[in-house]
Amino acid sequence: MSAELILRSKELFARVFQEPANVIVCAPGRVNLIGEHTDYNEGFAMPFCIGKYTVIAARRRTGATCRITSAGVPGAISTFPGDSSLSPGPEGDWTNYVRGVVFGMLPMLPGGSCAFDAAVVSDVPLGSGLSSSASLEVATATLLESIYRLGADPKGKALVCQKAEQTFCNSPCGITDQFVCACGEAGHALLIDCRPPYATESVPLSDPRIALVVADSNVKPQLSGSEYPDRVQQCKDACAAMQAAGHSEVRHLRDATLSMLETVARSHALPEATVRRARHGALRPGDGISEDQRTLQAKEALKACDYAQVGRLMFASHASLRDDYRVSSPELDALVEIARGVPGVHGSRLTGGGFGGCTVTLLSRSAVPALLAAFEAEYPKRAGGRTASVFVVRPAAGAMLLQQGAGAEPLAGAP
Ligand code: GAF
Repeated sequence: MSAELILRSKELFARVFQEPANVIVCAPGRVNLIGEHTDYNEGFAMPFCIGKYTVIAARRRTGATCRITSAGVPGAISTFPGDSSLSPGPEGDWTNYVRGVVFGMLPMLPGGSCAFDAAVVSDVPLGSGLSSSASLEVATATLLESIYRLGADPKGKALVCQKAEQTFCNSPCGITDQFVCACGEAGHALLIDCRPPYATESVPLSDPRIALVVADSNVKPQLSGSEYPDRVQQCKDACAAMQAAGHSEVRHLRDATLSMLETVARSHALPEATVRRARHGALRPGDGISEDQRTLQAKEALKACDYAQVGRLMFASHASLRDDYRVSSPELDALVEIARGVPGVHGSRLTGGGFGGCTVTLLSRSAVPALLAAFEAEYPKRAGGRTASVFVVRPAAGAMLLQQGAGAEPLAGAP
């Protein structure tokens, strides 16, 4: 967490609202190490928070009006009601992430309403598949939790934020991003069982011998475009077909085996494309490997510090996302193949929803300079002159209250 970011949030607040903020909260962006497009199938994901944050400086108000400004939209103040008359703003409006969370938290607030002034700054790359939106949502929920002194409930907060994105931002997202932004722990990845009640396990990921590198393809992904909802629908269609074929226990792909899927495929009840999508997500073991199994195996390998095995699973995950799930892009494939050619790289894969965005690479720390050089030299050749934005990440802490009090003083233990 950069001290400069906190300072910028306070300065922005003071400039726009002409008085000091008295609460500072933050929530991070994330990278998913493995377990992609599994969350809405009630499977497993293993993300971690990155040390890039959305920071909100704020002050509670009386009444029921919220005012918010962002460094990303200089000079603009958005105003919306902090009560049940609240509705989404125009499609694509960034405040919808905030509005949705406020709306979802109203039942928890005294009198069912809220009022605040808030200033947002962020160093999470926007719209790059690193969960800038989940980070804004979870920071907003953390703000309300702090100024109304609600008990801390990271999982409940994540669920409110997921619903906010689904209902106010028109994105049928799963739970991974909001969950890790709210519950992530420094130095750890978070294995999430995306089936209620959402069991989690923190998995150590701070071995000094390894490094994690994120490469942004600089092609923007679009979660609310048609491809992501199409994948969600195809998974549902596959479950419905398996149910119709007598497998009534298949409520989600998590409940399906590959042989059930093959049986349904042979009866031609499903289009070939749907079968391939579902193959990525079917879980129950015994007859093949799927993304959920890779994720569970990667967790065990990580605990055993078997990075070569984690890496193999990451490459396999990428291949499945590219060939069966079809959410990769030529640029993401190029980044993964460039990484594969660098000695010391254990594994690499696209991370997040796909269709652009970023890759994550696990490698020996000593191999970082060679990887950075390879991305710089090779990516433009394979991506029509485009350059990648590349940075080393370390698993960081999830959302937190940073400062509170008259002049927003740092809290004990906060960065
Ligand atoms: C996006 C979604 F928001 C997540 O819920 C998840 O489905 C991910 O894509 C793919 O794993 O980040």
